Amino acid sequence: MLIDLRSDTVTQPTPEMRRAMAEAEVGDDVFGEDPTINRLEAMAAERMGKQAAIFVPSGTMANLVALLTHCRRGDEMILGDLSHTFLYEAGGAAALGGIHPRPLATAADGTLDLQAIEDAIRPDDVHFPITRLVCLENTHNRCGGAVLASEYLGQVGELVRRKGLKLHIDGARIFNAACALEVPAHVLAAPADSIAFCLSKALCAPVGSLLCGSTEFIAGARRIRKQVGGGMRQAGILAAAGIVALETMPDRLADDHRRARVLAQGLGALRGLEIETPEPASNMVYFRLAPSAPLDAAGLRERLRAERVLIHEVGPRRVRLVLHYWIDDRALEAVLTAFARALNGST
Ligand code: TLP
Repeated sequence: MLIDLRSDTVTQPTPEMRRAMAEAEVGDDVFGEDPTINRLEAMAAERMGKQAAIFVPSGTMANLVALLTHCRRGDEMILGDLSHTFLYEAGGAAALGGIHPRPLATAADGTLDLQAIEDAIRPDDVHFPITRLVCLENTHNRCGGAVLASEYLGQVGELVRRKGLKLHIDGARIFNAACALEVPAHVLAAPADSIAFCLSKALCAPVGSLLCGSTEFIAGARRIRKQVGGGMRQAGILAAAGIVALETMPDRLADDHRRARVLAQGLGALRGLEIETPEPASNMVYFRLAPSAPLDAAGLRERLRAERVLIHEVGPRRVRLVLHYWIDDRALEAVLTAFARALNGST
């Protein structure tokens, strides 16, 4: 069997999800008639402490729909220069919404400096775009799965309200953040006007994300989702797996976080690896191959593939590993053995 550490997006649905999908009651969701989607949206809104939610096919679309709903063409959004939205969403907000990105330096812990946010807000002057929105990411993917604390989120929330802006959280892995902080997810969502979260990452469902916010905001988002071609029909078949994901997965994420710590510790003992996240905050481990290491990330990837372990390089000598439902303690042990072999040619 392959052990796939490339991402938590690789997770296969569980047998319980497949059963729920086969038996799902469905209808035309563009008419609002899919009972399973309606149930999932109500559950999502409740979990995030928001009035309403909308089901979309991907995390990228959840963020895009949020940004297009908050901003008009020519408006500016403040976001981190290492955020998924800035780096990996194909510039959708600019391409499709004419939204001007204002990237700020992302701190190693995934936060944006409060003063830097305040300084980036444009004064009212015809020369400038209108600052409309601040975006945060929790957990922060490129910052090693860093967790943004609720105090910090509250401070950003207070700042955006004082300045008459809106706050969107890309909470693709918000349940990992909630688990790490031992707080309900709605506490982390509270300062945000909108939050997106994914079913198809750590929660193991095959497809889907939810965007949550006020009733009025989600009504606007429904029109934008249609514009970008995200209105689905009998997609309750997907939502059914999402309901199982929401009901069964958040409570087990601590296992992934524990295994990430074990993995970081085990890899740290191997020569040639510099662990960026010796104490992973959530389900990710990032490391670099030291200059002394006998191979680069692509070379390591190929050697590990021969051991039936899949990894994903995020730079020539930088690798991200992600723990998830399908990596149990036995698989973890096998991973450590495979790394030792790949790096030292021995076990
Ligand atoms: N992230 C993927 C890759 O695109 C990098 C991964 O393997 O981690 N927000 C965050 C924080 C994400 O990590 C991702 C996916 C998304 C949004 C987009 O979700 P999808 O892939 O469903 O569009």
